[in-house]
Amino acid sequence: MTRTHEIVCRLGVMAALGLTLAVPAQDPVPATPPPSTARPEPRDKKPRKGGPPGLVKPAMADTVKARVYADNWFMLYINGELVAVDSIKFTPHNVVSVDILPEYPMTIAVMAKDNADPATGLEYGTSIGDGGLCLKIGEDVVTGPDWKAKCFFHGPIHGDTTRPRVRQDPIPDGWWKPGFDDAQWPKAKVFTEQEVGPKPPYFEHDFKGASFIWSDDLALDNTVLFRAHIEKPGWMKRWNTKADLDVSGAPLK
Ligand SMILES: [Ca+2]
Ligand SMILES: [Ca+2]
Repeated sequence: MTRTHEIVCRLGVMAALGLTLAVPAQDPVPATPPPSTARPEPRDKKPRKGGPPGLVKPAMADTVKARVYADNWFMLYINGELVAVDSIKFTPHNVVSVDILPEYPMTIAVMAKDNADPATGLEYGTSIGDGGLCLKIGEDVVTGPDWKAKCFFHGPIHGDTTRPRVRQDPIPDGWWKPGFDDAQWPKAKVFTEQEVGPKPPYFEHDFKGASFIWSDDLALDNTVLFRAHIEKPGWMKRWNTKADLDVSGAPLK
């Protein structure tokens, strides 16, 4: 039986039984409304999103990349605000790359840590690991010999792995702040790429012009604070507003 035959037969049976087929009413197609001649409602008096006239906000084109390679971990403050923390505290030797909105003068403060047991200064039980920091922001802000570097965790003292002892100095309050007094801090020591031995992620990022720095002893200095003050005479920010939100609850403030 074809489909048509089947429908005709069913209608015939229904007619014989005195039944009618209920056809659902179709929704009427809405007619195209005529063009409105009414005047528009007055605009809402509430402040609109986007700010008042004349407001110039920063755009992504104003940002630059900050790239950091730290053996083994770091946290980075710029102008008193925490902007990046190494998301991997240990192997692999990763590169952290983040967008930042630069403003000058720029105070950069970094805490970097080599993988070392706080009690012995050793890693993997009996080994001595080494550190190293390399940073580049935009095209011209790079780690180098003008940076300050101060060690706060040294050990094992004299490299003695059989009876390891360490020296721990308290981290000073506000070490990340622009106004912190680092005048007495020593200059960072520059190390060659061969001395630090960065792992492959380092070579996949643009660190051209940046040096590896640390405090005096790449192997025995395990927690190092770095600071740099960058001036850019004549620099003017393009935007005329600032962030309203409070991010002062950042950790280790
Ligand atoms: Ca070490
Ligand atoms: Ca290390």
